[in-house]
Amino acid sequence: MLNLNNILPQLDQLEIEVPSWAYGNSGTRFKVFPQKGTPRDAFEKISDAAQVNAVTGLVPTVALHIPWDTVDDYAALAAHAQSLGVKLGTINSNTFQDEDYKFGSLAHPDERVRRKAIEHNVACIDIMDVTGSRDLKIWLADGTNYPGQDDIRGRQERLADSLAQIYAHLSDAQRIVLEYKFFEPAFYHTDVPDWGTSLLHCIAMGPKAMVCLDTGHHAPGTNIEFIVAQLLRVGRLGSFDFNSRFYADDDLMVGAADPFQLFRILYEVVRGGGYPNASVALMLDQCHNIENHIAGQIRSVLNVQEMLARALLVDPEALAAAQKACDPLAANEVFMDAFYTDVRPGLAQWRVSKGLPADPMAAFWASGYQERIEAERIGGVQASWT
Ligand code: PSV
Ligand code: MN
Repeated sequence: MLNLNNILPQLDQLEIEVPSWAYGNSGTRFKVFPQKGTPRDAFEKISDAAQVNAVTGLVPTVALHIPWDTVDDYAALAAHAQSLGVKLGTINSNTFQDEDYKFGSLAHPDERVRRKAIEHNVACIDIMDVTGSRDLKIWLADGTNYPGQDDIRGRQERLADSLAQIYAHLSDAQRIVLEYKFFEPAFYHTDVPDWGTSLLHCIAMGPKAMVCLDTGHHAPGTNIEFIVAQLLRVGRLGSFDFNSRFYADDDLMVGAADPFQLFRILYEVVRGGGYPNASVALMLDQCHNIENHIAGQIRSVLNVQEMLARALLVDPEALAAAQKACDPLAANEVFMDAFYTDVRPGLAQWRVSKGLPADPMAAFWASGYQERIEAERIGGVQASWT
């Protein structure tokens, strides 16, 4: 029998960053569904994220998306976060929602548009200087829809040049994490479609550039844990955007569709020295279209904790022995023993030992917070991902 008590202390270092946009309304291209109590500004989003931390103890930082979370005074936003026991984390730039970016941003054929996109990213670094954030996350909607629409090779050169210009503005303590996505919104070709392309651009930029792996950004059937192993091997896995998918970039609660995949990914994270390791940021990138925003985040954070606990339970000696003996059945059994171990009662005890509620979800619903925000946040414009 695997003993959870042996690995519980290793869970103390788990930190999960939540996205500010998870607390706003979201939907599909068919409909955005508003929820009662939805935040109206970045301050209220931080307050909601702090509730997730209050009941789980796992969420010390909140990622911002600019311009969705633009405020006049970022120091005041940071102080607000601090007063609620959290900090501001990764700054996400946004070069996909402006008319000018119809044909791309950092890879756009027009120098004027590229300059605008570069300057936006530099402005995000200026915000990081105030908030104390380490990472600038760049995800690009750049690509083409039709063969021949633009010069694929030329776009790569322009992208490399733009990224180099942004990189030059980083301080020694700051990083760029470059996210890839295999399709959408461009469908013929995407300028950063895969981990290899992201890695090549990161290498060209320099050591402060790392790859961001969004678990929803691969073709069905892709072995994501292999990518994790490979990027950790070369020291370039900077962060995760965790979410769950059935078909495309579904942005569902992480671990919802395939908890076994999350387990396998987290096993490779542990195996490759990615946990505990502050240089690998474990972030969520999700939207809650039909479930309550805050509760959806609590569920996601707990799913990561549960699958990490199971990954830590894999017996390294037994596994190494079975692998060395070329015994696939025994090796697979070691993996499955860990995966099938129900860690939930042990994690409840761990929480109580930390002064946290044994059942975070129940504690959130009992706290009265949801009722309070539903009563207080009437009027104003609810935040949304668009
Ligand atoms: C793009 O699909 C993405 O995964 C990027 O991380 C964005 O910043 C995020 O979603 C929010 O749209
Ligand atoms: Mn993402």
